[in-house]
Amino acid sequence: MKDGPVNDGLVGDGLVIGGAVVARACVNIALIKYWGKVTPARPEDANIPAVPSLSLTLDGLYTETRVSFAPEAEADIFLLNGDPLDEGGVRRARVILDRVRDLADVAAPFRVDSVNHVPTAAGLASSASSMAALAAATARCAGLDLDPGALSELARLGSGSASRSVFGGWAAWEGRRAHQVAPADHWDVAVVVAIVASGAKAVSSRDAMNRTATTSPLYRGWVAQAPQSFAEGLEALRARDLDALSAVMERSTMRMHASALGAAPPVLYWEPATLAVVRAVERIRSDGVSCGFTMDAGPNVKVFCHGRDVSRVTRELSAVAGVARTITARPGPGVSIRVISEEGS
Ligand code: 2P0
Repeated sequence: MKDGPVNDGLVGDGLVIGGAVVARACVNIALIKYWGKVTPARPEDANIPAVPSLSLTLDGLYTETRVSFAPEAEADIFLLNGDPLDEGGVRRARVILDRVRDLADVAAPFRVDSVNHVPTAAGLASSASSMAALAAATARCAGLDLDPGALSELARLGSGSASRSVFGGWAAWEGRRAHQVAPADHWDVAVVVAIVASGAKAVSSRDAMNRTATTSPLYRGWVAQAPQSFAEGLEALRARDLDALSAVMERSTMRMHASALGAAPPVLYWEPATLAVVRAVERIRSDGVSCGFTMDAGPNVKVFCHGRDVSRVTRELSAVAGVARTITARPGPGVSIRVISEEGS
C-alpha cells in the first residue's frame, strides 16, 4: 500500500532553482505514547524514541510550508504565519535544513514560509505537522528524492512526533523512522477534541520528557511496559476493536502522565475539567457507546469514537463544565508536495 508523499509537481527531479516547493502535512494524535529518548551519539540520532508509539494522522488540521532557495540572504529566513519564527522554532527547523544541505551537498540558505491551519486555541501541538511539512518541502527543493521512510527520519530531527505525520492514517514509530500501519480508510473512527479552558502555561513536551527521564523513578517502569502496550495497540487496530484500542490507549496515556507526575519538580498537565471529561467518557461508555480518551502535553482531552457516534459524543462532552468547545477530526492524508515554477504557476 502506497501512502507516502505525493509529488504532483510541475517539474522533474533536481534542484528547484527560482521556484519553490509547497508541502502540506497534518497533525497526528498518539494512541500509544512517545515519551523519552535515547541519548544521541551524533546529530542525526536526535529524537530517537525510547519507546514505540502508534498514531492517527488527522484530516483538516495541517501546516503548509513553502520553501525556496535564498542565495542572496546571509542566513536562513523563517516566517510563521507571516511573522519571524521564534528562536526555539528556528533552532528546531535549522536541524532539518542543515541535514538537507549535508545530504544534497548544497550551501545556500533557504527561505521558509510556514502557515499553520491548526486553531491555536485547540491545544493541538503543531510541531509534528510543521516539521513534517518542512522536511518534505526542503528535501524536494534541494533535489533529494526521499522515500517516505527516509523523509520520516528527516522530519524526526525537528520533532520526534513529526516522523509519524509523514504518513496518512495510522502510523507506528520505532527507532529511526515511522511507517504506515493502515491507511486512513482502514476504519471509520473520529476524534473529538474537548478544549479545556486554561490559562496555565504548560512545560514543553521536550522539556517535560527530558525531566521525566532524568528525575522520575517511574520512568523505568514506563519504558519497560511500552512494547507490550504497543503490541496490544497494533492488534486492536488491525482487528478494528475500539473497546480494546480504547483500553490500551487509556493505559498508555495514564502511564505516560504517571511517569511525568513522578518527575522533580512534577509535571502535571491536567486541569479539573480534564478529569471531568475523563469521567464523562466513562459515563458515555457505560451507556453502551464505545469511546476512549487520551491526553498529551496539555489539559485537553482527545476522545476516539466510531464515526456514527460523533454527534452523541460531541453533545455529551460539550455539556461538561469547563469544556470551552470541541473540534472533530477524521483520519487524514500523509504529506503532499507541489513544485511551483518561477512564474508562480
Ligand atoms: C506523542 N507527545 O506521542 C507524545 C505524547 C506529547 C505527549 O510527541 O522533543 O514535540 O520534539 O521529539 O515530538 C510531543 O513531543 O517532542 C509528543 P520532541 P515532540 O505524541
